Amino acid sequence: MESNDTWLKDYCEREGLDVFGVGNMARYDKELVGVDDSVKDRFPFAISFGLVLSKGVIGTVEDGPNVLYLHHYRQANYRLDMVAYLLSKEIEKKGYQAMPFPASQLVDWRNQKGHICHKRVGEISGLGWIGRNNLLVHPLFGARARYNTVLTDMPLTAHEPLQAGCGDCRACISVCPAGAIKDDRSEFDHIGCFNMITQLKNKRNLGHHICGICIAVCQGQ
Ligand code: B12
Repeated sequence: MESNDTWLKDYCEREGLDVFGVGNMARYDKELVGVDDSVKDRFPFAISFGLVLSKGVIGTVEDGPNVLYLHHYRQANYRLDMVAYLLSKEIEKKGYQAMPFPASQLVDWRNQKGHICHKRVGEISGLGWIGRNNLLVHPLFGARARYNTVLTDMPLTAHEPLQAGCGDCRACISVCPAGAIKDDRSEFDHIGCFNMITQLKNKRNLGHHICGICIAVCQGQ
């Protein structure tokens, strides 16, 4: 177990990942979409990992998404997808099972869901908390990281979820162009956010549902 932990830590550092953690899948309380539910039992550990976006690029998004951010977003997704793919192959070479997921692919368009919720996986893996902005907030990097997940049966030491939250910080509420962010995080307006992001995509000819304004102002703790 300890040698697997060390191997994983070294692997993630070598691949240039900024954050990583291990979650106990028994704590994953959301549904998996497009894969058999038995996956949760077959893969008891979730490896959550992330790349922090450039402050320079995110700084340009204060008035909304642009093509510079679009490129950066796509490169981060590409790198996260490659790491998931290669990490899974390395785990399989060691004789264990692994399942890589896409960083940002919709499976259920109607309900806007991917195969697995990377934010929830990151939360149970001790990387941060779900903030008022509905994003995974890391204590050092705020919401500026993008994430991916690999599930495995390779024995690992699971981390504990962080006992932290946004506290008095409300920086994201007033900047959201959709007014989707509320004081109580459970009142986040998913549909309002989605509609605004669709408008931005069409108006700015981006071809992708991106925004980033709530990321730009989120500093963590
Ligand atoms: C679909 C999706 C979106 C959709 C819808 C988001 C939503 N569910 O509300 C849209 C296009 C609006 C979107 C917007 C953004 N996203 Co997005 N998105 C995803 C994606 C691909 C899947 C999310 C998912 O499956 N969630 C699972 C469900 C169960 O989550 P939930 O929030 O608890 O579920 C609610 C919704 O499903 C909602 N719902 C039900 N029916 C419907 C119908 C509609 C039309 C909508 C909109 C919602 C909705 O009700 C559920 C309960 O409240 C993930 C990648 C992933 N696989 O995790 C990235 C991801 C969540 N997105 C991310 C980001 C950064 C963004 C944006 C900033 C855009 C950008 N990149 O510039 C904004 C931020 C919006 C915000 N503040 O929440 C990051 C978050 C990183 C972080 N630090 O937290 C992720 C994890 C991608 C990644 N690889 O890092 N996203």
